[in-house]
Amino acid sequence: MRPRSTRSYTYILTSRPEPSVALITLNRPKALNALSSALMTELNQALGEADTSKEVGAIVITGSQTAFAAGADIKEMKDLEFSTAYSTDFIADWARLTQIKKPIIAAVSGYALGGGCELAMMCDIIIASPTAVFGQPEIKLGTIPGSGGTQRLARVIGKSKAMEIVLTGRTFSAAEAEKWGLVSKITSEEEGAVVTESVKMAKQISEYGALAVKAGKELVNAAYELSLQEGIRLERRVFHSLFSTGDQKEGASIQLQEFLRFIFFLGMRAFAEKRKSQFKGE
Ligand code: DAK
Repeated sequence: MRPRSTRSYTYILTSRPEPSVALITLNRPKALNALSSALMTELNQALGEADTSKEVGAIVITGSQTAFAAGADIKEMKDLEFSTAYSTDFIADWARLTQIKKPIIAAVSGYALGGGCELAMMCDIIIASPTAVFGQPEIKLGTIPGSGGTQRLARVIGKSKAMEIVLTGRTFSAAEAEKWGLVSKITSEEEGAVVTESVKMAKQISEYGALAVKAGKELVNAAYELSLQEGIRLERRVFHSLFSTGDQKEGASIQLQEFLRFIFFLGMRAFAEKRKSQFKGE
């Protein structure tokens, strides 16, 4: 699948494979999608647009068959001096992705190294092609991951594995990533399958109530920052607050009808309004 842009960017392509799904494709094929400042600026713009769009319910970020992203742009960084980095606030906006409220799926094929692996881990769900190659090779460049790699890896795959990956710089496969819980699903090897599967999941998510989806995302992410007790208290508060939404009423009424239809087995015509929940995001 080679998506055409819905608007014009230089280093990414944006499209809507489904009306409710924004697909962002990193597009610097000659540099294996190395994440230059210009690319990151465009990515942030596209994410911002998708997050505020009324039609979009979920976002997919992908790269090419060969590379999701081979890291931050080493060529851009190699001669950087402190004064320029400091005065331009170099790569300060990398974490913008983590403030997006709508769910983001990383559809990873090929290399996801360094900043590329960190970018995938900033997303909410990672779906990988069997060819995906993950890694934090920064140690080989005399440095360490700088955009959350040490922290997110340790939280997801545990201390010993994270240490091994960060300190040896060795890459790891899609199969390992799935076994360790970093990747939620591996697709078939067929070209484009990882994007197709990701868009399918994004579409499914986008059909649920937008407020509940955002709340679910916020709460799962909160689990990484709060104690269990604080997290459970926050979950209960947000759970309570969702009773004030129209979507909850819609969902509950359909659930009740389904339940009653089940109990009274086809006999209760009054509850036979067979329709799917129609969430409005309110
Ligand atoms: N940057 C710039 N160019 C890259 C690149 C990169 N990360 N990776 C590949 N390229 C370019 C290559 O230079 C080459 O360009 P030309 O020479 O043709 O002009 C082209 O892509 C194709 O690459 P190769 O010829 O090397 O292709 P191979 O198939 O032989 O090898 C490879 C593929 C992925 C194994 C290899 O390219 C490679 O090792 N690349 C570097 C991977 C790496 O070390 N990545 C980590 C970079 S450090 C932070 C945010 C983020 C970061 C830090 C801080 N803050 C917010 C504070 C992140 C740091 C990093 O990611």
